[in-house]
Amino acid sequence: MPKKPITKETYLKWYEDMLFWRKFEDKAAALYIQQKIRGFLHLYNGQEAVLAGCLYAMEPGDRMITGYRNHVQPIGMGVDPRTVMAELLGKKTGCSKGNGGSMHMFSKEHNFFGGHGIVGGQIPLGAGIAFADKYLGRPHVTLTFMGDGAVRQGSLHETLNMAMMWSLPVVFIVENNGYAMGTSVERSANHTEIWKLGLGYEMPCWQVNGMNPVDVYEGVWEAVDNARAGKGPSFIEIKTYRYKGHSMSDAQHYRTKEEVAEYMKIDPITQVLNVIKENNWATEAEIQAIDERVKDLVNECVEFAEKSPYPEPEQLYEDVYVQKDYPFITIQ
Ligand SMILES: Cc1ncc(C[n+]2csc(CCOP(=O)(O)OP(=O)(O)O)c2C)c(N)n1
Ligand SMILES: [Mg+2]
Repeated sequence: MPKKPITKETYLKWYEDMLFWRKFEDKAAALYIQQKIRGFLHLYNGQEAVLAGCLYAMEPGDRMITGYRNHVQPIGMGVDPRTVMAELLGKKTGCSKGNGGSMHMFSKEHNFFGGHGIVGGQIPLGAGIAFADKYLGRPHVTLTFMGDGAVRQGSLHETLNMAMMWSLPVVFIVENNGYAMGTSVERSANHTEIWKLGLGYEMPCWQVNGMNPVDVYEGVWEAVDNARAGKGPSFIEIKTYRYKGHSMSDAQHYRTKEEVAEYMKIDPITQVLNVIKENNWATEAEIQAIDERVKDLVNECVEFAEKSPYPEPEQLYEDVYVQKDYPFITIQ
């Protein structure tokens, strides 16, 4: 696939999408404090450019899989955001029927394969999805996301080896936000250049700036294109930053307010908005209209989620074992 031009429309879509993701997460945080969302809640604030740039590099039918910081990715893949909010509230109308909660969003229909609470658990699964596509001759690429903490799991190394052996159509993307819960990258390994882990497997690998969607798109496109062309996997470290705590119950003693403020100066949404303003691609009134649309849609999501019923207790026994439409198995 040829590279897509980055136009006024791209920027306006990025602005609206990223702002929506940010406000969606802010609202989720508020609902958590009100105890309407229970359990864990890992927010994506600050990392939005990674998702925006990657989505732009994907084609319809491509797949995505990630860890537990996974509320806005399914929305980017086309899942109705109201059903994501409903999932956060544990409602029957949620995209995982209320069975998953915050860490386990899922939509087979939109090629979003979770939503995984076990750090690194999604890495071999991502390669497995890519294996299925290659085996069945389907032209899709799987983007497999993980955090900087997940790369210290053994499963990464087994997966990189097999993905190279079988030349799988998968792109491994490390969202390096500097910390695994409260443990900085510097504290967990003797080397901090995560992209170099690919070298041990002779896998194409490099590092990308994750605070700007253009840089992300430019840095990911080739990997997606290579995977689709049968040239095998790539391993990309995207340097990003999360503004909120690891999850809601994080006192953040491991970093300073000044450090967070430094990254806010290069906030990805502000960067996108600045380009729109510099080029006069939207008037103040048009920007305000986007902000209003975003606010209204977030409110609509909350209203839908709050009005939805909880699942019936009987639902506990569904979806436990293989069923007829299980994604990778055809039962004759
Ligand atoms: C196998 C496993 N070990 C430990 C945990 C507890 N845990 C949850 S998140 C996390 C940190 C992971 O950090 P990172 O991969 O950098 O992702 P981020 O939260 O920064 O997005 C840990 C250790 C877990 N969920 N699974
Ligand atoms: Mg991290």
